[in-house]
Amino acid sequence: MTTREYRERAIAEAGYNTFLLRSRDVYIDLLTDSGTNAMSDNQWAGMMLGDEAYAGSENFYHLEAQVQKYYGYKHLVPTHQGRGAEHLISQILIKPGDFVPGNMYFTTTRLHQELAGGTFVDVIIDEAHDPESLFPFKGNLDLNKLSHLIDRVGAQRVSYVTVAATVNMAGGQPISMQNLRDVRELTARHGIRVVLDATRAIENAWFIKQREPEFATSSVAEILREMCSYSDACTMSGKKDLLVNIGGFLALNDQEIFEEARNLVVVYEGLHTYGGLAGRDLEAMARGIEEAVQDDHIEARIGQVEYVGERLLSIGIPIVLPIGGHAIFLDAKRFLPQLKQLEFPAQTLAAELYVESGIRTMERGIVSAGRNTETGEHNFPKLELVRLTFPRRVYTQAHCDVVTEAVEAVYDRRQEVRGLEMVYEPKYLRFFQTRFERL
Ligand code: P71
Repeated sequence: MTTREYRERAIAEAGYNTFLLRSRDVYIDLLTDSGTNAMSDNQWAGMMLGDEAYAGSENFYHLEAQVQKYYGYKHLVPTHQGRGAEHLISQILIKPGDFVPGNMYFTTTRLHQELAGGTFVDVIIDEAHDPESLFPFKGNLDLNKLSHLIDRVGAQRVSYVTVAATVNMAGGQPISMQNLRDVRELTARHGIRVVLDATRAIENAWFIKQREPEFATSSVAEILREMCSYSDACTMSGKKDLLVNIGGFLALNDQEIFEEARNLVVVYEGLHTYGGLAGRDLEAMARGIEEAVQDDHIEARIGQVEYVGERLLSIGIPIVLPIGGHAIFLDAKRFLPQLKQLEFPAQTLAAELYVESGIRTMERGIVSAGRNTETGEHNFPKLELVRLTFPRRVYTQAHCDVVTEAVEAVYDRRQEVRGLEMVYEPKYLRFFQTRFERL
C-alpha cells in the first residue's frame, strides 16, 4: 500500500500514463490479462520438462498435437506472442494497396496490416460502437458492410478478413456462431480467406454456449472447434486464454502459406519448432490449452468479471454493456462528461483511479486509436473507455470489492476532475509511451 501523496508523485512521473508506472507502485494490477495469469501446478511441472533442443523439441510436438486437437488447424508455427503471428500472416498475405476488413481494429493487428501496405476497414456492426446497446453479439461482422467493401474494391484487393473472437476494443464482446457461418459463406463465394484472432476464442465460446440456444448443451471445447472450422488460419496470443506468461502461434491449414510462414519465422522469431520461445514455454502453453477449455474454469473466470460489473451497475457507474469476457470497461464519456475528447477522458480516469486507490487500469480511447496514417490527424473513436482487466486465477472476491469501492470513490468526486494535455508522443502504438500533464 502506498499513500495518496506518493501515488500523485508516481503518476506525474509516469506522465499520467499507467504503462509507465513501476509495478511495485501498483496495489491491484488490472492493466491487462495478457501474460499476467497464474500458471497451475500442472503447468509449472511441465516447465521442468522443457526439452531445450534447438530443433525438434518434444514440447513443440506436444503443442502441435494440442492445437490440432482443440483448435483443429493442420499446421503450427510458434511465435513469441500474438503480434509475432500477426506480423507473419500480414507479410505473407497482404500486398501494398490491399484492404483488410475486420470486426473493429486491434492496435497491434492493424499496425502490422498497415506496415505490410494494407488498409484496415472496420466492418463490425454499428451496435458495437454504442456502449449502451444490449445486443448479445456485439462482436458480429456486418455482412452488408463487408459485401459493399468487396463490391467497391474487388475481391482481388481484399487480402483476408480478420475475425476477432472476442472483440477486445468493443468491450470483450463475442461474435455468434451464426455470424461466423455467414462470414464463411460470403467470403467463400469470393474466394477470400478468413483469419481468426483466437486470442480469447475460448471466452467467446462460453458466450455462445450461454446465448445461442443451439449450443446450450455443447462443451466449450466442442464450440471452439466449430468456431475455428469457419476460418483458414488463426493468430494467437497465448498470454490470454492459454494461461501462460509468454507465447503465441500462427495455426493454419493451407500447405503453401504454411511453408512461407515456416520460412519467414526463422528470420524474425526463431527456428520453426520454437518461434522465439523456450521449450518449457511451449510445454506450459500446451498444458494451458487443456485447462483453458474446461467449462468450470471459464465459467469461474467470466463469472468474476460479471460479479464486478454487476456491483458497479448497482451503484450507477456507466460501463459498457453487456459485460464482456475479460474486463469491465468504464464509459469515460459518461463518467467525465465535462471533458472534451482531446482532454483525454479515459486517460484521465485511469490516472485518477490510480491516485485514488493504487489500482492500475488501461486507456482504450483516443490515445489507443492513434492517428490516421494519411492525414496525420487523431482518430476519434466513438468509444472512450477505461479497461479494468482481470488476470486469470489471480485475484479474490475481496480484491474485486476493493476495486468497486475505488471506482465509486472516484465517481463521487467526478465533478472535480480536470483533463490532460499530451506533451510527448511516439510514432508507433503511441499509448504505450505517450506522456501527459494535468490541465
Ligand atoms: C491486451 C493485449 C496486450 C496489449 C497489446 C497492445 C496494446 C495494449 C495491450 C493483445 C492482443 C489482443 C488481441 C485481441 C492480439 C493481441 C496481441 N492484447 N489480439 O489486451 O488482445 O497479442 O500482446 O501477445 O502480442 O492487454 P500480444
